[in-house]
Amino acid sequence: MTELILALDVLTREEALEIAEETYPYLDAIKLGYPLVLGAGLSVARELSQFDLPLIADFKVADIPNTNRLIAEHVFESGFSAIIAHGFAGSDSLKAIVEATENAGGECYVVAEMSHPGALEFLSGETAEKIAQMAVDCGTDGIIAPATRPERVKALRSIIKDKKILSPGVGAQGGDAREIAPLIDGMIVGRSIYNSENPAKEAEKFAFVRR
Ligand code: 3DU
Repeated sequence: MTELILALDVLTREEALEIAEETYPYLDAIKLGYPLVLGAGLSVARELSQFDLPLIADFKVADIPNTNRLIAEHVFESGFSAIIAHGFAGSDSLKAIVEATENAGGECYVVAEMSHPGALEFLSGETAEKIAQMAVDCGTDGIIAPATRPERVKALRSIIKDKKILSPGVGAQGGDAREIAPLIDGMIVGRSIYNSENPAKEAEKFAFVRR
C-alpha cells in the first residue's frame, strides 16, 4: 500500500481548510510548506489538525545544527508530526533534526533527489545516493525521491531498503502514478488535486494506490 499525501500549497487559510474538508477522507497525510505557512501563518497547522491526519512540515530545513534544532522543535510544538530536511548541509545538521524529532516522537524525512529538471544540475546521481546513505546512518524515517524518475527511485531504494520513500512529481510535474506507486511508500500530490474543479473527485482517483 502507498499512502496518498496532499501537498496543500494554497495561499490562504480559507482555501486550505476548504480543500482539506473536501479531500481528507481520501488522504493519509497533508504536507504543508512555505506557500501556505507564509500566506496563512503557522497557526493553520493547528486548524488543519481537526482532520485527524498526520501533518508534514515541508520546510526543507538546511541550516547549522543549532538552527535546525530550533526549527524542528518549533515545528513539532506547532502540531506537525513530521518534518522534511535537506541533506546537503551535512550529517551534524541532520542529526540535530533527528534528535529533536525523536524527542517529539515525530518523523523526519530527507530530500535525497528532487523531481524537477534543475535537480540534475546538483542534487542527483552520486550526491543523492550519498544523502540517502546519510539518511540511513543518521536514523531518519526515510527520504524524498522523484516520482518523475522511477529508475532513480529504484536506485535509492537499494540504499535505504525498508525505510520510507515519499515521492512528489506525479501529475503536474509529469510523473506517472501507476508506474511510481509500487516503488514508494507515499505519493505526494499537489496541483492536480487542489487546482482541480473537484478536488475530492480528483483525490479519489488515487484510491488505487492506497489499496
Ligand atoms: O507538483 P505538485 O503540485 O504535485 O506538488 C509537489 C509538492 O512536492 C510541492 O509541495 C513541492 O514543493 C514538493 N516537492 C517537489 O515537488 C519536489 C521535490 O523534490 C521535493 C518537494
